[in-house]
Amino acid sequence: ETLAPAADLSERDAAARAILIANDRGGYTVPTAGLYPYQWNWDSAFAALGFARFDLARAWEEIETLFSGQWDSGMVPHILFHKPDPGYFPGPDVWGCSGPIASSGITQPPVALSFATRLLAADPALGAARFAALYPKMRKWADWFLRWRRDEKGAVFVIHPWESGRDNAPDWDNAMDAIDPQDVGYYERRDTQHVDASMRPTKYDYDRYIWLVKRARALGWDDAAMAQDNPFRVADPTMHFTLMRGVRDLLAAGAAQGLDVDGLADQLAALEAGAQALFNPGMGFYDSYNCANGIWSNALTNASFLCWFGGLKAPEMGAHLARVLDAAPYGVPSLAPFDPRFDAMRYWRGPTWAMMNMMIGEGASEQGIALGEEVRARTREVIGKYGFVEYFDPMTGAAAGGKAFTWTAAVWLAWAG
Ligand code: 2M8
Repeated sequence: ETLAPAADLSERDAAARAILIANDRGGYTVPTAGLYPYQWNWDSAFAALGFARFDLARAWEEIETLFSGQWDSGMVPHILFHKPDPGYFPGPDVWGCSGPIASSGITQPPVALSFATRLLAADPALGAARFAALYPKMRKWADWFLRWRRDEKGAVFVIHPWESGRDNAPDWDNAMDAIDPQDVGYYERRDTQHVDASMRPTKYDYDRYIWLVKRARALGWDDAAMAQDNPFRVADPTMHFTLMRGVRDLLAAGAAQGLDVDGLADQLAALEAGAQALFNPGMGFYDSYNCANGIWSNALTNASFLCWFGGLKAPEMGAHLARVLDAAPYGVPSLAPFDPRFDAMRYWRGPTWAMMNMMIGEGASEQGIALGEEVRARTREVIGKYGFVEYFDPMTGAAAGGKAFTWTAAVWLAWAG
């Protein structure tokens, strides 16, 4: 397959910008109208990279708005409910949180730490003061992760599948099985009213997602209380490697800006050591495991390949990337196609995601792995052919999920296009 002619590309750039502008709700961007009508944490960080290509001040604003929802604990919520919208479930009434802005009570991969340093690099004169103002907040978020989201082996874990951002990945199956959600009560899903149910998590998953929210709410979203007998703790390469990258980037940028970097090098060293706990020796790749019983997911996912983005050399992962790219022509699948759990259209159990591809491709290229460029070319091809949708079938390229999607447009502008 050949790429679209160059003449079309500027049209695509314009279309990508138009999506960001259309999804702008004034200081923050929604992932897509309808399906996700609020500000999502890591979606916003990608949006900022896209805006940075044509409106750097607006890019900063995106991240500043995200941090305006930061809790006293340092946690930055995964959703900020700026304006009520009945089109999404679960909304603020279900979460019952009391941060500065109505929000969820869990976080998401902290790519905003890294991307803020990129906004600074794009124009240091424009960004220095804005970066300095965000810096203590960003450090506080990193401190919170180090304190509340590290297991005995030093790996970063999640307390809800939504926290990882890979909602229905096979990584959570073992821990989800141990949950009995029979007292979850009645609720009405909204997601399946926007996109076909075959592309979304199952009722089995949703019962447990909501059950976990209700449990944490009953504990007042208190970190210490939630840590006690937590039924869902899964060590997650998404969270570990994005945090590792974030701390590394904060250290470099903070030092260059003459800001207080005390303790950051120790945090980075701790995360580098903890990364080893995520290496599954039986499978020979980075993996997740259930902290309660040590059981590996044995899943080669797109998160496994974030090791390079995290800063590891990990040359042994190159052969695994070659294997999945051989099996799936349209980008890194969220689960290897040769895994029996693979489901080409079902969200985080098979489809390819442009923003994950960006972190994988960039990280690979930084570590001297030639396939990083191939990941970029394929991401460009699939977006070019099928549009700025939420995710794609990695075997056929078919468009899936929400349309006019912010992070797909942003990744086009910042990397793939
Ligand atoms: C998806 O997650 C939300 C819950 O947070 C959902 O399905 O309702 C995930 O793909 C997540 O990674 C993403 O941030 C969010 C918005 O795009 O949608």
